[in-house]
Amino acid sequence: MNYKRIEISFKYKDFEPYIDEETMKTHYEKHHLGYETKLNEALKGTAVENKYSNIEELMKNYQNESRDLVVPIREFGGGLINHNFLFTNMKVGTKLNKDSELSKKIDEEFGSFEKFWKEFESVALKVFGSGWAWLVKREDGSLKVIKTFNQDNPWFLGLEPIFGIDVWEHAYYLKYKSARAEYIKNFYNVIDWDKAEKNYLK
Ligand code: MN3
Repeated sequence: MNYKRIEISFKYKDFEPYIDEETMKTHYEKHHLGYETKLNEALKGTAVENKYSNIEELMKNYQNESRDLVVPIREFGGGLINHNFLFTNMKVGTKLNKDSELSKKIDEEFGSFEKFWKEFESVALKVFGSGWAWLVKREDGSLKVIKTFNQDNPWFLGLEPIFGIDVWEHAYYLKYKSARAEYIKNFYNVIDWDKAEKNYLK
């Protein structure tokens, strides 16, 4: 099986009080596992099953695959890669270093971190239904805040994700109910800003 969930190195309670333990547990053990299982079921016995060495390669090339596989790859493969990324880029207690390259680039493009974050919150809040918001790096090195629907993602679009927020209801509803804005605001505290800098420098 080439397309796997990442092993997590955190405890589910590590993101309290911003994201509750039960949400983290359900998110990884039920939702994320579900994407992995369903993707591998859909690909079993097909030419794609062992064609790519990892999920990133599958995602970048999925549009070349047969039409009956495009939808499951897009939905379940998208879910798999999005959560692999999310769960390796979360940590409580880090901050974006003012002298970092990412910080300088954000200031240059958005005017200030505060202005950038306001835009990020606004884009994430406006995702209608289920989806994600991302800070991405384009091929020319510039930054952009984007939203993607369902499990669509930056890899499809040839963009490098710096960080992303899952705004599917399963990501916050137990704790926040309909208060998506509050969840998004608090998400600042669970971003691994050191990883974000590394992702930017890739
Ligand atoms: Mn999710």
